[in-house]
Amino acid sequence: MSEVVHFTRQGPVGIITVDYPPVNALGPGVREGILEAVDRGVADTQVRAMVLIGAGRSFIAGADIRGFGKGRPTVTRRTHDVLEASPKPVVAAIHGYALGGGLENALGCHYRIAVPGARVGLPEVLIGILPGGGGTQRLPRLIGPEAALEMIVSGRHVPAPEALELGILDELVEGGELRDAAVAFAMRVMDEPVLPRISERGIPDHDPGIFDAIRRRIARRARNQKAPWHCIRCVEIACSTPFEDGIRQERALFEELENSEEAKALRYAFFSEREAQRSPHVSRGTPARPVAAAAVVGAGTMGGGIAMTCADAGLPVKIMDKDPETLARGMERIGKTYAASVERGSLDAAGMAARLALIEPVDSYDAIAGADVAIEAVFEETGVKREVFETLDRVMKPGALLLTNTSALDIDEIAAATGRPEDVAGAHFFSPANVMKLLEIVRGERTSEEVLASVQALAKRLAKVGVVCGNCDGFVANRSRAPFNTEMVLLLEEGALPEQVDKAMVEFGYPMGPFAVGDLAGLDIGYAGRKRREAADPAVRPLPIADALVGMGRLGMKTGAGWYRYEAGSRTPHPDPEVAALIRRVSDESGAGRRDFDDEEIVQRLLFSSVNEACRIIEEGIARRAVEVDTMWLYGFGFPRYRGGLMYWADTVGVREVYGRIAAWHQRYGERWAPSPLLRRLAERGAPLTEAMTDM
Ligand code: 3H9
Repeated sequence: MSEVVHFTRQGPVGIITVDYPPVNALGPGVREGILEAVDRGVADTQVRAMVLIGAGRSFIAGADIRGFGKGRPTVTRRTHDVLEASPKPVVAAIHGYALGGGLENALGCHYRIAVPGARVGLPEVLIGILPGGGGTQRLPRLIGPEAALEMIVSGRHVPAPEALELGILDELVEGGELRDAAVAFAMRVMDEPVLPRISERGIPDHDPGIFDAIRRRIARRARNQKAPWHCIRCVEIACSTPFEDGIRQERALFEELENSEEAKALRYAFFSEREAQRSPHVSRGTPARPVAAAAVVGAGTMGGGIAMTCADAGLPVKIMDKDPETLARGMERIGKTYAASVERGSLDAAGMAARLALIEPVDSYDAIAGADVAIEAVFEETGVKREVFETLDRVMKPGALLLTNTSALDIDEIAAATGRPEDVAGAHFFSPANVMKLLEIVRGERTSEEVLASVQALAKRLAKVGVVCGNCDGFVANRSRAPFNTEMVLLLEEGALPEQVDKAMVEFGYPMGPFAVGDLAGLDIGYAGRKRREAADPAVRPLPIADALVGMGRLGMKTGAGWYRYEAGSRTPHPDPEVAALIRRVSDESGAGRRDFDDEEIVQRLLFSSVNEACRIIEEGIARRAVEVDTMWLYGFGFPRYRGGLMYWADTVGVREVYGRIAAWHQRYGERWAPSPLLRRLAERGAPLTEAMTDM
């Protein structure tokens, strides 16, 4: 018998166990092992029913993603069909995850039961493909095309209780061992005269308009992508075509996607985000300190968002502010944000109450002294932060993690305000903190490995993607983004308008253009940092247009005007002739003249400037690998995932082309475009940017 699939017998029930750690992906030998086991169960006269179950932490997490794009043998017998054709009932017993090919095999089984904590789904769309193992044909027959479309096009993991309601599962196993429950279930159904086979079912009644409705709904989000559209097409086919023909068409559309540019980029994103979370600075197995209670210092927007992040993860948190008004306003903002989620339907009233109960407002440091982690989120000024850390050092219990949410300041200077710099690290959340998934974990000169491991573990617990980086102005994310922010404004001086730049970036794949994002965040935010950098370094190029807007009190959406103008109560940006006039005036004064830009030049000007800076960041060891930059851009800045990440995308243009352009702009625009030596070396070798590493 196969090493990765075992067959055992318990009375009249044959048990097929998939045992391919860590998540029982359908790796080498697993498919063959399942086929062999089913054949054996069918042939064994002692066996009257079978159970398909996973060893370890999961049922089956899907096809082995590492095997994609590497050529596939022609399959004559498909596991889901063979399971379904078995004359003896087969029960899928699900714990952990039944995803993709895992759920497809479960749908091939005659019955499905699961523990309440299990999750099922067809997440293929998230890696640029479609469920190619019969999922698009069986799921609509089982739960109706509308619910199937929603699951397949979103790729979401459905919790077992909901899957039971939808009809994907036949039973939840509330207590006891799953395996025992599955055997008992199998014995109950082993004498059923007719086995339920999903492929033999008709399609439930449905409104034929659902397909165009979902196409309209995803049109904006899924522009530039193929997989979501092919997923919809497959479900549509299921509704109009006999099963076997539907399977053939599903296969053909799957093959079209497997090696598409988007699928390759999404596979890269899948593995690189996991790699990025393993820091070369933290040895495997470094113990993490337990965190049972958290504290946030500062009840502003950021502090409130961080407190909500803790509560969302079930972690009790005290939010501390010495100013009673700020504290009250902060709590009010938190309440309003949760209430908005309830109104939108993404949270229920009980969920809101449970979260609010975990957040305790307090007005003194003594009240937070016993917390396992303190996260400072006060005004972005070194002196102010040092004062907070001096106090934290005095009051916090030994071993507490002392974290600062600074987005740019020197961690070492802040840590030096304490007598325990080894316990201090940066924990840079992105705004809004309860929504954005990136946590930039900043390692100070003296931060201990154990503290880094603890913050990594905390990030995971808070459902954040935690990436460790070194200490410098702006760290990795904001520093690599800073030249983009400069170039976008300089493009205006040379002839572009905000709406044109935004359109180019939205067409590239960003959910919003950078000027609209600036208005949303508030133009005063970038202004302060810019002025600090200009004062520190005479080479920093001033941005007179951006400065003038702030001077005019146009701080963005909150003042009704920024790069765009906004009508009262509306978030829709309208191009503003006043801004266009300001831009023309500054252009004229600079004497540079105005010229036309096409979308490609806009995209390249912004992103290549960041690629160049990212190479410097890697060269200095602030980031160690390109995957760290790419992961930060995906989760911190909304970079389109189907383009892989900043460095991955630059490779699709070609390292030599990127270098050539940067070198040409260096000639034209001067020092700010000086190519990074690491980039030059990579270009000389023709080596991909995604392989960029410190010490290359
Ligand atoms: C499919 O099924 C296609 C079919 O329709 C048709 C075929 C013809 N393959 O995420 P974690 C690795 S497409 C290979 O850290 P968690 C992962 O890289 C597939 N490797 O754990 C990591 O390795 P490492 C549809 C996989 O508990 C380790 O397992 N399925 C796969 O946070 C642990 O993973 C999916 O898209 C895989 N399928 O989350 C599911 N899955 O330690 C993709 C995991 O070396 N997987 N690994 O870094 C997931 O979403 C999450 O891994 C899961 C567990 C939720 C399962």
